[in-house]
Amino acid sequence: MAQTVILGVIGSDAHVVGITILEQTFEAAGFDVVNLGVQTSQEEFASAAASHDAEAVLVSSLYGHAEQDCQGFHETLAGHETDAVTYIGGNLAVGQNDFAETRERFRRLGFDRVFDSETDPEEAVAALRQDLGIHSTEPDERVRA
Ligand code: B12
Repeated sequence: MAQTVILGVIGSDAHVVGITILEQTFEAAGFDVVNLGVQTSQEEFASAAASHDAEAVLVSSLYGHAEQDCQGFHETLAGHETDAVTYIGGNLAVGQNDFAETRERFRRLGFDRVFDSETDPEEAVAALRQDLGIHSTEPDERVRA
């Protein structure tokens, strides 16, 4: 059975192009994707993760307010008893001069992996396969199996 990924843009952020590409990439890689769209609240992420028994929650943020929007995010997930892997990516800080420092701040907020805006979506797919211990990679391989 395919693993489920919850995807959305957090807070008041309306940048939609990035998650559309991520949705297509993860679907092509064989995941079931629930795309919550833009301007998604923490509660909406958590409730979708719980109701779909999701393996992963992918948060996108482009407009520079990710850190405020993600305060308490993992506590909200825990409140819904979901232990999904969490990734965040996009334009995570205004300026973003030192991504290592940005990554560290989001790791401290509880995210398992943190990606910058130069990330090739295939890189995130590979990371998720690794984190979930998925060995069969191509959808057509699964069809042949
Ligand atoms: C198009 C655009 C808009 C459009 C959005 C239209 C829409 N509905 O999507 C409009 C004009 C509405 C807009 C508005 C604003 N924007 Co704007 N926008 C852009 C722009 C030019 C392109 C974004 C885009 O579509 N990129 C193409 C996609 C494919 O790339 P992407 O979004 O980066 O996503 C990829 C990666 O980031 C990564 N990724 C993203 N999320 C995640 C999550 C995970 C888990 C992973 C693994 C990877 C990942 O993978 C994606 C696919 O490859 C960028 C500048 C830029 N060049 O990035 C500014 C930019 C994002 N906007 C910016 C700003 C400030 C705003 C506004 C606040 C401006 C204002 N003062 O009103 C508003 C915010 C409105 C709101 N409520 O969201 C800033 C953000 C600054 C920051 N973070 O430091 C940017 C960077 C411009 C700039 N240089 O100042 N914007």
